[in-house]
Amino acid sequence: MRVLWIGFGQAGGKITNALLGMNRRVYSGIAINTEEADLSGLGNIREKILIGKYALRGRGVGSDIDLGASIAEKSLAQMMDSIDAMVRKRDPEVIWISAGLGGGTGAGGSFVLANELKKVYKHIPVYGIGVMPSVTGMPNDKEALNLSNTVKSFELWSHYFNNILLVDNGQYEQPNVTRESVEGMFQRVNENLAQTLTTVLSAGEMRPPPQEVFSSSEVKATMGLIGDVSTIGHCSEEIRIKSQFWRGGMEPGTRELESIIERSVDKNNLTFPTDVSGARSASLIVHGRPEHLYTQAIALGRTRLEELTTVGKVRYGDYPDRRTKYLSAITIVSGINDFTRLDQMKKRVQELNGSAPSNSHITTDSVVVGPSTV
Ligand SMILES: Nc1nc2c(ncn2[C@@H]2O[C@H](COP(=O)(O)OP(=O)(O)OP(=O)(O)O)[C@@H](O)[C@H]2O)c(=O)[nH]1
Ligand SMILES: [Mg+2]
Repeated sequence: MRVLWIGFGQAGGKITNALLGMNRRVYSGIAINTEEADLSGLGNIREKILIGKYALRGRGVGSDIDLGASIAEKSLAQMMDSIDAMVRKRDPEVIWISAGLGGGTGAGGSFVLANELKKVYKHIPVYGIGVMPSVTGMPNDKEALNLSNTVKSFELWSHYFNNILLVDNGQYEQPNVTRESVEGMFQRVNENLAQTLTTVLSAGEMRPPPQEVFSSSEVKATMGLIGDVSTIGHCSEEIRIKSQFWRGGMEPGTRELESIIERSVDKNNLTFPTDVSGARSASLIVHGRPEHLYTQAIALGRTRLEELTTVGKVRYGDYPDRRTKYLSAITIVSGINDFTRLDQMKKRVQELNGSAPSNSHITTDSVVVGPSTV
């Protein structure tokens, strides 16, 4: 699928950089930031836009969402010039903006840009990837700022995107690993996400073609246009390879595949933890060696996903790959309606600010900024 990825702010830029590292043939990418230094490290992205250069001297907005939004508003012409040239050259089927919801530049700028893109390119859906922060080990004031930004920007985003894919860094924490740096963890999240998304977005383009082709139109149908929120589940197991019997791994049969498909929507396997029941749509991609893509197991796995998500018909595509050492299932669940994780964040912010819910200044009800008011 031809995607124009726009990375807004630091997290967004690095995620876009990881994505472009996966598939340069069909992906194109642009990085936007208020911080000059953060643009320089993105080796896979040629098109980089520094906004707010005069106001901020290339030093960022320091987690201020409103400032991020106002800088973006003033920089629309500058951003749209580059984007327009890219759209003409690459003819993307969707535009996908990624950013950290807990910061200022990407959180505040993305929805302003999304609003403009939707006005200008009426036939191209605009999706978001919103990264939620992991706050383990953060000092209280920083935690409060990250979480309140997340709650506030998610609320703002929800009015402007055709779909928002949520990615919670907290889902990637490894409690037993103590030596991983924050930077190392970010990198792991970014690579993981880029790999998963690329599997989904390129499944339909495999040659020779799969038995069931998961095309661009299926991706778009799953994501929809009405501002749904989505999460992606991923479950993968290493298989035993006969020529490398000493490596272990499992001998995948139909039961194993069915279980992998079912476990792909376990809460801890989702990019954003949610109760998937009551979702609006879902799609399953099974990636594995052709001889392991058992039709019967896939049919049963799909039925199980339909029960779990309560989606009438789960879309499906396969990704045969003779060289893979894994058997994996990836499930996009869209139109989710369990936002307990966000409610927990709101409560935590109130706790940290020591204020009652009614007079807390960070509740989303009090948010008045929007593209027309900034
Ligand atoms: N998954 C992932 N998360 C990141 C990465 N970098 C930062 N984050 C998270 O995203 C949040 C937002 O941070 P940034 O992207 O740095 O913010 P920004 O958009 O550059 O905004 P300002 O720096 O405040 O102007 C951080 O609190 C982290 O939780 C990354 O590379 N990957
Ligand atoms: Mg930054």
